[in-house]
Amino acid sequence: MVSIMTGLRLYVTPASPWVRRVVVSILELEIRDRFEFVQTRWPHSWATRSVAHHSDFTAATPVERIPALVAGDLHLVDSHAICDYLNGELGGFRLLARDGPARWRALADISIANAILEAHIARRAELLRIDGERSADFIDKMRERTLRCYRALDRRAVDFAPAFDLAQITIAVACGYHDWRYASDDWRNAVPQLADWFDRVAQRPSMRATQPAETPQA
Ligand SMILES: N[C@@H](CCC(=O)N[C@@H](CS)C(=O)NCC(=O)O)C(=O)O
Repeated sequence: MVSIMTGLRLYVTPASPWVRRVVVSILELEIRDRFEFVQTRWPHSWATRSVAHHSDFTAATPVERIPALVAGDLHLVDSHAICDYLNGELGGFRLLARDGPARWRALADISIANAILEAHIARRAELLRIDGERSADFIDKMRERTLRCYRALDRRAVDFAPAFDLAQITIAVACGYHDWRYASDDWRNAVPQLADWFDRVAQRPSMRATQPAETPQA
């Protein structure tokens, strides 16, 4: 087991929804003071090319994506593993049930929300391609996937647990990224229950403190 006294270093950017789900989880668990956040920089060419990073980031994660967490000699290099660690090691399973039906219900929603985040980022990477390389069909496919996923979550929104758990955090981060990057999609009209729920949880201090912003490029 990794000691919770070990310094915890989290590599971040303000634009990444994957980072945001981790940081919102940290704020909800009220364990911010245990972490050092390290900003990373990404030129827009990240979408198609390797980026020259500081050696400490490369040492932290061979994947060279954010978020990445260094906890002593333990390196966790995606948000799923990091959220698991926060929940189990530092959070007393307050964000996701340890086992049983509540766990599987939450994971069902989390898997849909994660697919939305994947589609958001794949679309962003496609939009950053140079003219002539960009595929309008692929961008449409990603948009259509997100809207299908929202409709599934809209049917679930009335049954969301009272607690702002990892499932709700991930869904809220997906909605927030959509508003920020793709506002002209008007996803809210298609899913009014989900939109109402999002407008409420977006006022939580953890969400207000983590509004997305452009990543430093250099
Ligand atoms: N499944 C990963 C996805 C992480 C991810 O795609 N992060 C993006 C930023 S939103 C990234 O670092 N992209 C840089 C790259 O792909 O080179 C997770 O859950 O952390």
